[in-house]
Amino acid sequence: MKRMLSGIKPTGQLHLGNYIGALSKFVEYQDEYEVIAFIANLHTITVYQEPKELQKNLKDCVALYLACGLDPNKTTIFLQTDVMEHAQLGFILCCNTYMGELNRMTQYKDKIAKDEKNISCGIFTYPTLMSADILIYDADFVPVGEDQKQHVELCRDVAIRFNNKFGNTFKVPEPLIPKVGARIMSLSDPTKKMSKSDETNKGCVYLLDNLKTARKKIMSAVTDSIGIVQYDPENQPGISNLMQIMSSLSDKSFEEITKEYEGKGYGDFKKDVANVVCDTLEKIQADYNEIINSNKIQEALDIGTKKAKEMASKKLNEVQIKVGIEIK
Ligand code: ATP
Ligand code: LTN
Repeated sequence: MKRMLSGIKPTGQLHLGNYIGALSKFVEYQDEYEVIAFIANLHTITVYQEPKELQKNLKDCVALYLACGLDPNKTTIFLQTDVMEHAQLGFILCCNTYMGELNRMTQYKDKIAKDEKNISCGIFTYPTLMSADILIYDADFVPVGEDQKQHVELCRDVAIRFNNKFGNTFKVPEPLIPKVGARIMSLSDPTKKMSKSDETNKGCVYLLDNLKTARKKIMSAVTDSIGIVQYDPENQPGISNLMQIMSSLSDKSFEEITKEYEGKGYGDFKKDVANVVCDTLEKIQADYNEIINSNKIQEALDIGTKKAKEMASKKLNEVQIKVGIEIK
């Protein structure tokens, strides 16, 4: 069985973009692949997080993994910090990655371009930790949204270099970008991706938003004056984004959606998108409410951590011997 691995940062509340671009895909894959879905809590602190809030988000994140349909008996779920081998391999890989490569990472470059102050060293080196997260499990595929493709490509380069230098050690993984839903855009500014760090809060539907709020956000989504429901991200980014959301959650193709709303206004379309979104949230929230105060969270983490540790410690041991930092 091929192995698939991905991580989500518990930076804030998970949103519809995370669900469509990542979580729902993990759920789909868990029967066909061996899925490893971890919580990237070390990556989270590359930007300061209020500790109490982070702890709440961590727990919510595991609960939402389960509420979205991940089955801990099929999918390996754990916190990155519970498997310390990630950080150790991260440092070893950092020593095998060039400054020039990290300088080219878009996420880092964006921060420099925005002239953000006090950018941490963690932000700069985090693609090497991400490489360790992936390579330590010999993952075949890494399902991520479009924004993470560059980091998976770096991971491939690092793996190939390491294999050439020290002998075949790591499997070279492939990114897996969904055809639809890889980049869900903000509802209030459809030229930007839907993000946890949305300042206005209007562009992002959180999985735990109450249904009235979620409906309102969809109904107020920015559209255009063209008046036709069709997929044209360049000229109709708002409508195209709503079509992506509808298509991902209902399995209708863009052609089917366009046909269905021919001659109808955007209001009807938005109402139906809101219905589909609210149906999805309602189901997730019902499961979340049942899970959040139960021992299902700890049980899932116990099973996942044990499995992950076993795999990770074996690989780290092999790497350390190859690099020469361990006595054989
Ligand atoms: P954010 O910008 O919301 O803080 P992120 O991409 O920085 O999110 P994560 O929460 O770790 O960080 O992302 C988890 C997964 O969700 C990744 O695979 C990412 O590519 C995907 N993802 C995040 N935002 C979107 C989006 N708007 N559309 C599709 N996929 C997304
Ligand atoms: N960097 C990713 C989260 C992440 C990840 C990973 C994704 C950390 N480690 C390993 C896939 C595989 C992000 O910011 N979304």
